[in-house]
Amino acid sequence: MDERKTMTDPDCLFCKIVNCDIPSEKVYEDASVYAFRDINPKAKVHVLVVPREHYRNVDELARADAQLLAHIVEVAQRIADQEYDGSYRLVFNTGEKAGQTVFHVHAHVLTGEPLDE
Ligand code: IU
Repeated sequence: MDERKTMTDPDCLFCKIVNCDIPSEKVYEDASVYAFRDINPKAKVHVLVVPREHYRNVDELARADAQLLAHIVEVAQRIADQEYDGSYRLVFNTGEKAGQTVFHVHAHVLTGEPLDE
């Protein structure tokens, strides 16, 4: 078994959110992911889909567990189906200069209204 997959970072904000140590507005959860509304929404619906396991960014996740990454995409689609018409934008900010501020991989699901290009 890959030991790092079970890792939780005690100092990580999103580890605390997925463990419900910090409150959030939950949209969806299952055994491997947790989804909640972004506190600073950039669209009418702005949900973050976060794996329960701690990976620093999408590249680290893709290399370690491609199935889990595919599952995050499935969950994004499910949220867009539930909250809009199935259209959505999926963003993984990766690295500080790309705007990543929380270093626990998360998919931004932007939906709920027509989006500018
Ligand atoms: P980023 O891609 O790392 O920049 O995204 C982090 C997101 O986490 C950002 O959109 C914040 O508004 C959001 N967020 C949150 O939803 N709850 C929090 O307590 C904190 C940040 I801090």
